[in-house]
Amino acid sequence: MITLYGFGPAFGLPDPSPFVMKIEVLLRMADVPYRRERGAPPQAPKGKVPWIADGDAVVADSTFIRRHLETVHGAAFDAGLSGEQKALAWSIERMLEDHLYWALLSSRWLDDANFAKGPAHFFDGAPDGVREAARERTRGYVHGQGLGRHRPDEQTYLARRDLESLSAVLGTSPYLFGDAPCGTDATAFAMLAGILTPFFASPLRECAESFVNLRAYSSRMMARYYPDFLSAAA
Ligand SMILES: N[C@@H](CCC(=O)N[C@@H](CS)C(=O)NCC(=O)O)C(=O)O
Repeated sequence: MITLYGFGPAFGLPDPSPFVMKIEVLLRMADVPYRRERGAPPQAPKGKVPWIADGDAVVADSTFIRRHLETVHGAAFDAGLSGEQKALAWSIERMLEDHLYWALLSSRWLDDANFAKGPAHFFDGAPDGVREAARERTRGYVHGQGLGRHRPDEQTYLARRDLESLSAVLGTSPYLFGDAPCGTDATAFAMLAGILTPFFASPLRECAESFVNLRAYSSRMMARYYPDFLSAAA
């Protein structure tokens, strides 16, 4: 059976990492049995979560885990999509994972109140200085990626462009490409749920909340893939 390593439920979410949630949704979409285990970046093969163990295979990074599910377990996440839709799906995934994600990270780690309420607790019980060192490392990542060089309002502008695009692609459909979810729905949902969680207040969350179809979509995906999480939280 596959073991999925991630942080475990936090911040009103099945996992604080949208990449872990993406994989959990893909596992559920493909109906592949799995169990969850707590694992943190220092233990991860590539220094980031998620990773999986599947027999002798250890696979890190959500894109490669997805490929593993497709090649080894026969998952066909994009079976219903045309070539053009598949290309658009990949572009959306890259926009969300390599652009919008940084705004999510910035809103949690670099805002003082959100940091104190959320990520700071990852280090409860750790020796003095570890918490601040991790925060400074994250600040460096966001600066290195580029988003951290912009003013907060400019960061929100960039995130808004992503959310506007996602909202336009979704339109009035239940899922990104029509009546059935595809692989990229796992990414889109995970990223939106991470932004929309009421646990954090941020201009980014306010911006996402202004897209009525994205809010409804996130709730629809949560109800479809996480009924267990919703009933445990009720
Ligand atoms: N490209 C990776 C990104 C995973 C990622 O950024 N994970 C974050 C948590 S959301 C992480 O482990 N960060 C730790 C670090 O960068 O030190 C994937 O798709 O799995």
